[in-house]
Amino acid sequence: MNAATVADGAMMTGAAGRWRRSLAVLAAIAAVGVLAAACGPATSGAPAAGTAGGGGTTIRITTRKSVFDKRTLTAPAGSITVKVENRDKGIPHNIHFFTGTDASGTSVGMTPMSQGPDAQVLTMTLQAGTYFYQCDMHPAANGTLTVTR
Ligand SMILES: [Cu+2]
Repeated sequence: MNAATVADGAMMTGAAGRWRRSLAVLAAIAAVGVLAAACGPATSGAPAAGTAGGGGTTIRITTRKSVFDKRTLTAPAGSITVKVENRDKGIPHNIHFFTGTDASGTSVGMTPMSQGPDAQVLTMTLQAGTYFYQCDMHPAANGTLTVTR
C-alpha cells in the first residue's frame, strides 16, 4: 500500500516534470520567434554574424608540440572569440570547449581539425562558469577557461 502511494506520487511528479519541460520548450520557441521578428526588417544590411551588440573578448592561444601554450584562460561572460594558432607543421589540431571540468560536459564550441601551420577563430557566447578545452586528437593538450560575471 505504501509502495503504491509512493508510485502514484512519482508518476505525478513525472507528469508535472514533463509539463514543465513542455512549457520550457514552448518558451524557447517563442523566444526564437521574437528574436527572428526583431532581426527581420530592422537589421537589413547589418552583418548576419551572431556577434550581438559588438564588444566581447578575444583570447589568443597557440598549439605547439601538441600542447596549448596556456592551460588557463579567463574572460568575462558574453561573446568570447578564441583565436587559436597551430604551429605544428603537418600535425592536425583543433580546440573544443565543454561545460565543466572535463570533456564529458556539453560541447559549447569547437574548431575543425586542421593541420598546422594554421590559424582558426571560434566565437562563443558563454555564461559565467568553468569550461574545459582540449584538442580532440591530442587530449593531453587541454586547459580550463574561467568565465566571470
Ligand atoms: Cu592536436
